[in-house]
Amino acid sequence: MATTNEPAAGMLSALLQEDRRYPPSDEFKAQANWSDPAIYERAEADPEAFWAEQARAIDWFKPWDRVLDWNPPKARWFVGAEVNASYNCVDRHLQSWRRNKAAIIFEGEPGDSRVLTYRDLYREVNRCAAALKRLGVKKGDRVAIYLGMVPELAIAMLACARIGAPHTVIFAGFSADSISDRVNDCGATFAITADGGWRRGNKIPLKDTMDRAMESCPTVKTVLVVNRTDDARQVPMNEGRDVWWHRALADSGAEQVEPERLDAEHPLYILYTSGTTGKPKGMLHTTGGYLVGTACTHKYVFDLKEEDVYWCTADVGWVTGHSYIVYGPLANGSTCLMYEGSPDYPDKDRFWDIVEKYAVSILYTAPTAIRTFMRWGKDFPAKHDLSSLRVLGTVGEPINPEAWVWYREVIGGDRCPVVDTWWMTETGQILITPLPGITVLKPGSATFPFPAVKADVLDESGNSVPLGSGGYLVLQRPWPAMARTIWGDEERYRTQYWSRFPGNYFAGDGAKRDEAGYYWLLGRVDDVLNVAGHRIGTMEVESALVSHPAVAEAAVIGISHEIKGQGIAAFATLRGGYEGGATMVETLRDHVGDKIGAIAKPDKIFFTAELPKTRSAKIMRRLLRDIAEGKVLGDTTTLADPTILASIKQQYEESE
Ligand code: 7RM
Repeated sequence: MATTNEPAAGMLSALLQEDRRYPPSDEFKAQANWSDPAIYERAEADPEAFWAEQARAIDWFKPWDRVLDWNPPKARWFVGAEVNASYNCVDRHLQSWRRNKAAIIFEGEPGDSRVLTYRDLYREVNRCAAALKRLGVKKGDRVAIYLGMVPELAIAMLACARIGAPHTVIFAGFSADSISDRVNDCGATFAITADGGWRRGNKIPLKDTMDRAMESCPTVKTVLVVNRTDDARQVPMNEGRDVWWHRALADSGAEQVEPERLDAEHPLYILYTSGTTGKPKGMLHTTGGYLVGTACTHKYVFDLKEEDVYWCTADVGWVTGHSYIVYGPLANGSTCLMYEGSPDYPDKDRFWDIVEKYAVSILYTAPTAIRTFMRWGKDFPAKHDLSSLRVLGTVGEPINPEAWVWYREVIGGDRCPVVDTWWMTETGQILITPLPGITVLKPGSATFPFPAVKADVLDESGNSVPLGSGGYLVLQRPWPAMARTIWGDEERYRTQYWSRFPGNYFAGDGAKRDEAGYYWLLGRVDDVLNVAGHRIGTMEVESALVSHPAVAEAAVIGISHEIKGQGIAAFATLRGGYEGGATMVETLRDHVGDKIGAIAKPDKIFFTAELPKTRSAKIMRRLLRDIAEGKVLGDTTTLADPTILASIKQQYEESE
């Protein structure tokens, strides 16, 4: 199996020897939402009935005629039903005592905080929806949102959902070019940003970046600007295009906007994610099935209770924030914490300070963060009372057993179950995960498919591999929150996910099942990197590099990185007249930062006279990976010029 994920492959031997077991405690089991393993058989016996049962937790304006219409690879869920995500996340909670329950607890990086009850959230979402309408946004129009982690981000998403205008949230770390690529791909006519955001005590100039992006976004007519950093006077407003959020919402007064009765398959949002080409894919998620899938998994994977204080540390700019900060948790009427800033500001105990301050009971974070905390040491969490924690979760990348056990012991006081949840932007909802009241946990394993989810591990020719072996992870049955297509590129949707193994959804991940059937995720098997839990396409970084005048050709690979899981190494050949060296490395790193965003900056750049190629001129990234991992070089017989490898290898080793 060709895997690009070397750290995960290296992890395999450790995983095979992993024999620690963590069954749920009797105490946890006794109070768990699900504690009877019969749920698996029940769901398996009739998956559609299972999802229909889960769908009863959602409020529908009109019930469905059919649970599922499945014409592979096209699914329609809850056919004929009418629903609204904003109504489900906000309005319906006003009918109970939850109206004054905290919906969003916001902790700003500078230390300011805000609590929005469901009633407050209702008011703000209505005011925002009224402003959007008044400024010309109509059902079906796309709205681009480029904001940091502030409540206005969730409010804006819910306001869009209320009027049926699909949003596309763009992570605040992305560059102007990345914004304009996304805005132009989906033809957004409206955008929302802020003067800035706070990060490690600095103001991130979001509006500046947005202004640069807008130079090449002719479809956007209006930009709504949140005042977050009080830069009101410094931020130039573009007459006729830019409108302050607070002014526009003040004009709405106490106006109420009826939530649109939307078809269950009405587009809820488009979220761009990296693939194997230079162009990110706009994954389209729709409304009814997405709400069912996210709310149900949020409730059962985290064993959610009414009084929980739930904190997912992801950024809403990624799918984890969409599904498990905004839609799933708010549909469940839970109290959701939202933190704006960095885990080391003002000091390395900021997360634990927040857990203590708000008595957080469910914490959902990424393995990269856990490894970072491990390196910072136990003293930081030890300074705080973490006894409110009840359930811990991880997502985004494979977690090594050491980090898993550290998380359980040091953060969870050896008391909280750790749920390692596997899913993707494309899947919308968690698919492979423990159920904390049922599953005997193994550190490093995402354990089993969620009830009604059918997964398998296939070999190269599409045969299911026996227990104990590895292969390609596939899903063999539709699930309600699955993406419906790639915006504007149905063909790519079909070939990318459904053609490798016909009839199966091909995730792009390698996996192994042990003798007991537990799933162990092994990382990507394609040219997609996972750097600190962020998906980045090698081709995207390569095209950013070659867009610099100095670069003739570039090849990008993942290298193992102790904290980030993977790092990025680039091999570049320069055009005549340009010199490699430390200055050029910095120039190119900055260039990639400008083109994509800081997360895509290569950790290492090597200059080489040539790249290893086959006789048909295909770059052999595999050999570059071998060099980077210090391996004996693989088969080099197909190389056009075997001598160039020695020089690349020598350079690489000198740089180590
Ligand atoms: C939710 C999210 C998706 C890719 C996916 C995997 C990797 C995610 C896990 C994981 C091992 C996990 N969406 N991944 N969760 N690998 N164990 N629990 O991350 O679209 O940004 O990335 O992330 O490779 O294909 S994503």
